[in-house]
Amino acid sequence: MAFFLGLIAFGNRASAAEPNYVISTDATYAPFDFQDKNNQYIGIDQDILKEVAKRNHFTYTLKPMAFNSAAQMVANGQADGIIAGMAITDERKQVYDVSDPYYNTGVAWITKKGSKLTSLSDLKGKTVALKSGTAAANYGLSLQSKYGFKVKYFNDTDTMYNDVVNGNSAATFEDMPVIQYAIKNGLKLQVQNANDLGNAGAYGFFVKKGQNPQLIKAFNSTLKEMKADGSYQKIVNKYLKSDQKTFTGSASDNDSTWGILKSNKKSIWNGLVETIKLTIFAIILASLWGLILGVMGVSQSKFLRGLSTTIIYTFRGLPLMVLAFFIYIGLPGVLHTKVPAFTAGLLTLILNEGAYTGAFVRGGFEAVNVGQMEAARSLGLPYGKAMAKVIVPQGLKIMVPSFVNQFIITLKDTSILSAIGILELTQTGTLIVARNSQGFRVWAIVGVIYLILITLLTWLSNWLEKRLN
Ligand code: ASN
Repeated sequence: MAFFLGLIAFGNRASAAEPNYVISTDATYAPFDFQDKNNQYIGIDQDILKEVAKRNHFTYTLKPMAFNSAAQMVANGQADGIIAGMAITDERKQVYDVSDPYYNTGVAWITKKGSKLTSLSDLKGKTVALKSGTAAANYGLSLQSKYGFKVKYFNDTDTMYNDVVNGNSAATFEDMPVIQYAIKNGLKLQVQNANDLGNAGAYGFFVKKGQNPQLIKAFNSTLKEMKADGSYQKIVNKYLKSDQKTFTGSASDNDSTWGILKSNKKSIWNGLVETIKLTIFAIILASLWGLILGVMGVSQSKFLRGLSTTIIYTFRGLPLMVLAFFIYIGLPGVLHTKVPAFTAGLLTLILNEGAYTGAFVRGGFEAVNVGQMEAARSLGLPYGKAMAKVIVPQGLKIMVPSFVNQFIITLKDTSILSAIGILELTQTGTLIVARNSQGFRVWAIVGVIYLILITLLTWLSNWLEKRLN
């Protein structure tokens, strides 16, 4: 527990005199929230937020991720606020406090361009793509039984659009300003109800109910000022009056492997460093934890053996992603403290990989012949000494291949932590694909980087293994 709190404190270091807030956002929701060619977050939301922070003298750490998780972050106190093209609805008002509205919206239903489906009744028996946790999805669901379509969920808007473009889903529901912008920028989709949008409403900035009222106040007063002094309109025009390409880069930056590598070198590098950092910390700490669990597992105390078995059983049984969500999104609501994503991710890896390590360490010690222990004890060595001098060295030798195997698994498992928004390699790939829709090239690049890392790790482990022998 102390170790856990220490980790939190370590990740929560902050020093500036101005207050710093954590603000979550949708990783990809143009023209409101998206990455430019320098991997900076821009868009109508982001420009307004920047201005609110500047005029009210605070700084913020932006957490871009899938919308559903971004909203959960605020609901559970992991983030102080969210700006994400988020519609103001009665349901949300139960959980959040919300600013004045800053942009009008309504839900469109959308098909492929030139589609023969023109009325909602044409969707009977067909599949409709929805984005988890959104107001548009709720609207779609409210029509489902009446029109008899099936639904399929996505985490981000771009993937959802592509599912319709590729013909896997017949239609989708999304907010009008967002789909309009995508179509204007060349997406081959078509809005079917432009003059009759569902759930007309507006976007707002949200905080958890009863928390951070100063942020809502700051947002509202700055929004009012910005509308009066013209800076609000300027931001809107900046995005709506020019092509998305002006921000996200020319085709040549995106349509060759080399171009993608070159134009994203900084973010790929940062993602790589994050993956390596996570892997190294996790390997060291999970190995130590696993050794402790393994030693406990063969100890003379029944209690310690039982404890070790229970811990290994629990954390080997939990899927890594469930554990990550539990620590990152579940625990903070109960502990009333923020857990930084990196800390949550590292802790997840330590607990999960440590349990596997504990199991093979225990097995390794057990494999060293019982006779060896008896022989050592009959020579007069106390239990501890016999363990340290006779059993452990022989056991460790047996375990080396299992350790190497576990190191490689740990490296690969770091990719699952992209789900809690850690900007490691996989999440970096997701964000680049969201911007340039070059899934094949980007995932090939990311895949090759992982293979190189794994090769290096294997070499290193083999070298270590030889030295140990
Ligand atoms: N427009 C969505 C909603 O209000 C949010 C989003 O997809 N970024 O639920």
